Amino acid sequence: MRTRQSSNVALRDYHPAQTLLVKDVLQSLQRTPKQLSPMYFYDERGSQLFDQICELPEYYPTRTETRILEVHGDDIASRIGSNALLVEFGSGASQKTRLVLDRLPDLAAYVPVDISRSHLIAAAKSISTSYPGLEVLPVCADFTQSFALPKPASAPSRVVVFFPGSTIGNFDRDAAINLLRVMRKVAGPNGGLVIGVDLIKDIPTLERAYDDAAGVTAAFNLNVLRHLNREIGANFDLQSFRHEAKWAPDHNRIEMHLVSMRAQDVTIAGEKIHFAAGEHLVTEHCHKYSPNGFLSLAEASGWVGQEIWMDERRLFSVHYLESAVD
Ligand code: AVJ
Repeated sequence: MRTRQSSNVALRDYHPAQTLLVKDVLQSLQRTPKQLSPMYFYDERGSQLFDQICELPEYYPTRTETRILEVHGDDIASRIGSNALLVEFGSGASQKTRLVLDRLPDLAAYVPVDISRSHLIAAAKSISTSYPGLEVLPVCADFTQSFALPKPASAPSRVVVFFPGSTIGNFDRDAAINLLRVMRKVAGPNGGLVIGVDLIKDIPTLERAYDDAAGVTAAFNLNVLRHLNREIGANFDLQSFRHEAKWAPDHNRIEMHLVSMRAQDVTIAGEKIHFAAGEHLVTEHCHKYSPNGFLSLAEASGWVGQEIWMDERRLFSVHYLESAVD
């Protein structure tokens, strides 16, 4: 672990400088079907494209969740309680966090955790400028691995994990349970979890949210190849792959793929990877849940559901859960 002081925020760094792990990339491209971890979307440009996705008319989750956090912010804040340590997994631009921070003047500290280092530092600085009394302790880490929490100057009453955005949807069942258990461990006894979960709905709404008219999601998806080219010297030709987003009814998920438009070979770290014409590379799964479907997943991971907030159209949900007693 390295600690870097950058103006007023000290970054705890648990992530290797090389943001792409060659071995992991090669292994996942040697599987059938080929796949890549959605974590690799988030280089500087990918994080910016994701921020643009959040503004798209078709991408309802951000807007809807923001509205839920606004309407029910006081209830959420009282669930979190006073003097808590708020730990945000995959904090990104920390935009939604502001809605919570506005209502929690007596937080012990805020710990944003993200894989995208430069994005994390910028967000941490911006939060600490807006909330001068708040201790901000950023951690650069792959949050699926458990990591040590920084110690705030004032002892917190409890730890509450904040995981908005429905990123839990990126994880298949076993991995989701695993991540919820990591969160349970980070939160400890008496811990809380405020988590955004996207809901199952009509297919056109879902598919449009992941295949927008302006092509921003397509650019975001293809950017993962550019990231591989730059970071680990791959030679993907971005022109010869196309974006696809489809609802998979058997799994209640949107699947984002890159389809190879011709037979081609790609070289990565000296290894040749062959793509057949029309072959699919899976870049992301976005699982959608019913309120009870998510509760049963969380309860299998050591959490007990306390409250669920939703918008009137039931597009999106925010759950509050507490650590089960061991
Ligand atoms: C960041 C995982 C919540 O699944 O909706 C958006 C990522 N991918 N458009 C999502 C994403 C394509 C997003 N999460």
